[in-house]
Amino acid sequence: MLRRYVLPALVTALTAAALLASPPGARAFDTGHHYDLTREALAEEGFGSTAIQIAQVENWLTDYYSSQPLQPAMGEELARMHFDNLFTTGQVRNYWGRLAINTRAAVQQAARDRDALALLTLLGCSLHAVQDFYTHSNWVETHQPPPVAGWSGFRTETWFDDPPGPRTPNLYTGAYPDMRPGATELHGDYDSGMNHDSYVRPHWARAYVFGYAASRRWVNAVHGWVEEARPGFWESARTYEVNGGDREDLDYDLRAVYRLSEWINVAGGNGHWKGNGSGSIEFETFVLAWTAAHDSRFVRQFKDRHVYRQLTDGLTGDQEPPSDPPAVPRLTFRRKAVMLRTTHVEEKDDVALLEQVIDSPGGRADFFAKVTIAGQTFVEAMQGDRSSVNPHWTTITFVPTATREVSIRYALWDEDGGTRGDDDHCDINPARHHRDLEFTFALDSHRCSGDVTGIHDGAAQVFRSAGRKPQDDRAVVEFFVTEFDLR
Ligand SMILES: [Ca+2]
Ligand SMILES: [Ca+2]
Ligand SMILES: [Ca+2]
Ligand SMILES: [Ca+2]
Repeated sequence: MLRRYVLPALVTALTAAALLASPPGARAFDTGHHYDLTREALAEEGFGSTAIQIAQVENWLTDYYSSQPLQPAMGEELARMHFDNLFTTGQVRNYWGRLAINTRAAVQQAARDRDALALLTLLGCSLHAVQDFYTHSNWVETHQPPPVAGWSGFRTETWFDDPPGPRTPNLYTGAYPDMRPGATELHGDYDSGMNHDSYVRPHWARAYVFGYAASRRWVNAVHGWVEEARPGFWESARTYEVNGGDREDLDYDLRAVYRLSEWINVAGGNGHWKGNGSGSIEFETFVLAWTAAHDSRFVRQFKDRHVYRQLTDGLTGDQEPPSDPPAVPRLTFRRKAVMLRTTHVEEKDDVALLEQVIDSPGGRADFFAKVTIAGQTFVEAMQGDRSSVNPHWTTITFVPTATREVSIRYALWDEDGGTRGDDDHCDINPARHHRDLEFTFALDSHRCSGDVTGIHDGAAQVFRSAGRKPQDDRAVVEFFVTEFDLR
């Protein structure tokens, strides 16, 4: 009996050594932002939750296999999927053209094959590249908000609306991982460089909104291409369902998306879900268990079928596309952005002598928030072992312009796990029996009502709330909520 376990243990140890020596995948919008953008874009196109989850997993695998040392060949190919190392407008144009040509050919083949899973894989994977252009390039810097008094909003034009002309400044993306000839700037990390990868970086919000607008247009274009090849097939991708073992596998893959991003702590990395601060020793245990488990159908789209190759073929930016790229049509979406910004979280200082602290026994809290706006839940980056933190948590969602008010639920949690048991639901509502804050936000007046009242729409007028005895796990939060036009 023993022998059966020796070999797996050895393989596991080797796997661990290779995985733990790998650099943290720092070549994209942080995975939580990709995850949220992919959901928003597909939900607004009417995709069901299973189809969205598959696209989210495939979007993440694009990152995972870009820096996974056990699959170096995949890494080399997938390195092309992040819009890195394009140093001139011409190279950027070549890349976009090739991406559109490759994507149209691939999704039309999937439609002819009636292969909805391949189509969802291609959607998740191609959206990864589309989103990365806006975080890795100087698009944000060359598309500044107009200096108009009283205008507060986000620009939304994409590469396809505003193709560069002779008078346009040079468009380029950052050098990754190191500086090289022709480059203007490094991609960089959380502290430096030109990336806008997470909300710890300058101008992240503007890059994120461009990424949203571009994702919407891209999904709309893919819809058109699929309809050309096989009318009606789009619907089978939107309503794609899995059951039994595949459902369990998808749930495990979704946990891997979150936990591996959240907990990565190798080569100096300290979390990669939405900025840093969430790294954990739990990473090793999780990554070993997940990689040792059988590959799901969703993973096999990458590892066995190499579906992404249809996208990466010739995708270097160095060659002109072999033919005219297909049009990515204009798309009118009347949306506003609602933004909730958390500025401060701390443990409450009224813990009695014999009462347990939030992170009992004896630790400091590991806070994270679950913010639900208009039915979409956003998980904001855990901040490991800090009693008091001014996080970068910025929750942005998109609602139709005619929306008069949105409902918001703010829940604060302490992450535990292992010997500490389940996560603890913190009390941030002074009312007895209520831990969360539930309220509505009116888009015209910015007035909140419910557990939050009044106008709290900027850093100078945050809402502050705290839990109260006799409830346990009491904490304090400060945040504001506002909205922006998209133009
Ligand atoms: Ca706890
Ligand atoms: Ca802790
Ligand atoms: Ca904890
Ligand atoms: Ca309470």
